[in-house]
Amino acid sequence: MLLAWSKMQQVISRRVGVHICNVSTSRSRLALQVRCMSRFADVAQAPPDPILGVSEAFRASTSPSKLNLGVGAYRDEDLKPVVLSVVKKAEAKIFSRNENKEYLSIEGFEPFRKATLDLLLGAGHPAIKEGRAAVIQSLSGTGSLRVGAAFIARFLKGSTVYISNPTWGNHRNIFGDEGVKWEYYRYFDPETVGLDFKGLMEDLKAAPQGSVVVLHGCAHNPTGVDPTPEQWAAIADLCQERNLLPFFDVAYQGFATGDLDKDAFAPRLFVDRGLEIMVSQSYSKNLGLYGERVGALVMVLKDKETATRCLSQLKRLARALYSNPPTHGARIAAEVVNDSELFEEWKGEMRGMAGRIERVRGELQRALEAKCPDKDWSFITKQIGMFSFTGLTPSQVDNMTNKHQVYMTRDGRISLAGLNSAKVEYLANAIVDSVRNH
Ligand code: KET
Repeated sequence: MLLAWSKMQQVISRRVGVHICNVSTSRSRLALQVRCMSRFADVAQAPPDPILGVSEAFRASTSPSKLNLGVGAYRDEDLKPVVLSVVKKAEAKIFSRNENKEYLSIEGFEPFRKATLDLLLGAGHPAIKEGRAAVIQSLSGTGSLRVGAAFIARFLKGSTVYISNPTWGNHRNIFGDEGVKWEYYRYFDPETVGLDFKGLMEDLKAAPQGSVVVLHGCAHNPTGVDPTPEQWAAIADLCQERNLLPFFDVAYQGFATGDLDKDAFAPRLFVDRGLEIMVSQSYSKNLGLYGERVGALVMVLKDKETATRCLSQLKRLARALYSNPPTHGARIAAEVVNDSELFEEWKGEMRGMAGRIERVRGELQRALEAKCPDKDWSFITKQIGMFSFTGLTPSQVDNMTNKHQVYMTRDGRISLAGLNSAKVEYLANAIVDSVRNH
């Protein structure tokens, strides 16, 4: 009898979402005392995000010397967020037109879609003229990757996605949450602090035909190590031989070299060799539009007819995910890229951002060489983009944060975009203490 009651309690609890804490019978009436309890009581606490969680911890810190080198977000010499001058000018133009707030079409803002292709492939590229590039404006780089992952899950069923080891941490979540199987390919060699090209080629050669390979278009995150043009050509050959689908994550166009065209070298090379590619593009970093969520998913395909069909399916997926993308950031990006004067000015501002990062890289390297000459610090200026992959271990990172209030990701990555000249000495001292004593 008792056993039966406890079973029934469990069933009722599960069905109605209440926990029965005391059951008694009295004469003819059954009195149930129930205590309300959330049906989500069993939902476990998720760990903080490895990157954005660092910003949360930074904000919570009251230390005056705290330094946020976690998230890849550009800061000026006063370590303040920057709104580019071209963005302000574009916004002034947009506001003067007094535009409405209607929904965009599912595939996004037409002038933005054009601008995005021009930026990726170069204006007038044959793939654009032939109409074989499908573009859908999406929610910045992350949303574009996610739409791409959904497309892979639906139309390349069973294929494995290969991501570099290491990579931007969210790649695993994006593909994993779509139920897409992912595996690592070797990428970084800690011995040489450079590319493990042999390992990369071996792993991609061993990948099943038809697999997807995620490649960072430029300024690999977190390592700052990119293949050389010759190595890119060999990777393209291999993708052709093994029928692998390259999926470029282009989040730093303009941040590797300060030059938009040079930074688009790899995806353009693959397209010019006749490969079909997928690309996620982000305007978070190069236009500083982080919070506006501006980006696109591009598929460059064999012919126009395939592009039309693929776009129709991308729209179908986006419709159920978020319906249609936001207007404001897309208007800004289109205004800047499609206006030759603003476009030139933007290139100058981008060179300014890339140049400032380049300068603090040099300063940090020199400070470390002076303080700790027995160690080779040359990797700092060899790496490119926003980050330096320092090789600090998780316990050394803990020392950086707990003792020196330097907030950074536990993989040892620091965002040089969050460093200024005034803080170089401070950071170098923290690194040397962590390397020597932990
Ligand atoms: N790809 C890569 C390689 C990348 O580093 C980021 C962002 C994104 C895509 C997506 O950015 P979006 O803002 O969705 O366009 N990286 C930085 C911020 C983040 O983790 O979200 C970072 O690594 O700090």
